[in-house]
Amino acid sequence: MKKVLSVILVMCLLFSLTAVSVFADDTTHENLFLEKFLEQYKNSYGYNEYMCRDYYKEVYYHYNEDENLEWVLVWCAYIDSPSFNYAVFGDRVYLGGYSYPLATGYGLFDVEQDKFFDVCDIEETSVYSEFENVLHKKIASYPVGDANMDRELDILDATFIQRALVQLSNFDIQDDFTAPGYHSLRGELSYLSDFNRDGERTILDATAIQMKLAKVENTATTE
Ligand SMILES: [Ca+2]
Ligand SMILES: [Ca+2]
Repeated sequence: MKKVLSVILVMCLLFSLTAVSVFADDTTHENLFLEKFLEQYKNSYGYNEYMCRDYYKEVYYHYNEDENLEWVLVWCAYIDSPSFNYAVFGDRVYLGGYSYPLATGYGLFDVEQDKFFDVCDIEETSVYSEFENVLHKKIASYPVGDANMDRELDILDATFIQRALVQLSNFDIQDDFTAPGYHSLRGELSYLSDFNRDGERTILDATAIQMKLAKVENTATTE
């Protein structure tokens, strides 16, 4: 019994060490790359060294299995414009103003390339493992299809779409990205409620949400 327990303990310890090496804690804020950031952004529109120094913060460090630092998520934002912007990252959408020098406030430092990227300029986010998961934890965003805008995708969204289509409720003004003044910082989407991404908000979106939820439920019960 003792042997079994010690094996379990060792396995737990190994697992936690692996987890720590891949998902580094993000609370240290050492700002290791601040000078590089200032150097790279010094010619950018809206750049202000003093404000950058004040606002710049490294919020997450990603290490590979060999414990080498691969990428860092950074935050630096000031002068938030009140304009309507959206940015699509996978199945989630950021909504908000525009900030400098990083459009949504977030950037990524690629250690190998020794270079910063605005997260809105990264076309292939899958190049950076865990990038979208980490970003979704940090950035306030909505899942595509979140018609009632409570930041969750569930059956209430399908019901909301059905009701809104027969005028029993109203889509939020922010649901419509085709409205004048809206601007995409990254990716294209016509409506937040356009779950099947065909450019329209119709009953097909409600059906697609229901089918997705049923699938998830089905997978959960068969596992
Ligand atoms: Ca919702
Ligand atoms: Ca649709």
